Amino acid sequence: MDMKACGLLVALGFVASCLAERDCTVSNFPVMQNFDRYRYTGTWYAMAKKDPEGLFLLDNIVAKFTVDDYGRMLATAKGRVVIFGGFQLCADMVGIFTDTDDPAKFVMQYRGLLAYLENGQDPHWVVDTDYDTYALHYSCRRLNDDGTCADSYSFVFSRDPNGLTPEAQRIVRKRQKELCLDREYRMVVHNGYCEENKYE
Ligand code: DAO
Repeated sequence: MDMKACGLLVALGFVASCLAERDCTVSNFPVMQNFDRYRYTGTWYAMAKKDPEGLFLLDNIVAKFTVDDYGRMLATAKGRVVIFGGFQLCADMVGIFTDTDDPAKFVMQYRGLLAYLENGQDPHWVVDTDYDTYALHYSCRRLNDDGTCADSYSFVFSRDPNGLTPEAQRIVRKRQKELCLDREYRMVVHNGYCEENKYE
């Protein structure tokens, strides 16, 4: 066998082994170990987003997490949305989280403070966080028959509105690959559109 053919076989073997190792079964996705909801409280700025079908929050997305007296996790979120007729506004959303057996996996009930905004219920998984700089969220709205996700969304959050450190970006990229969502994210712009309604 000549060198070229040999090189091609090695490359094909490498691609095949990468594909074989990739497990996109949602129930096998690793999530944050020993998630601590109290350390997660406070403000998180969305830096990047993988959109679901029929996307809703566009940009200027800021979420604020709290824990109430009963230990229940709650969140409020703002973000620019475009509603019927192409009218744009800054949506105020609230989320209430129901616990599951896994401390990093919740069911989120959400609604807009205005009647015509979206409402619904989604899984809400904290895939990874160091609590102080970055967090990666994941939600699969609909499963395929083989257990992979048919419709998901995911936020990359930062404590710092100016962005993540290169080290945090490296960790987040690795986790995004584990969710089978590498290169599916878009940057979330923060240009002050929702500033006038800031939380603090
Ligand atoms: O933006 O396309 C989308 C889907 C997101 C809808 C859920 C918004 C609810 C926000 C409340 C909690 C914040 C993490």
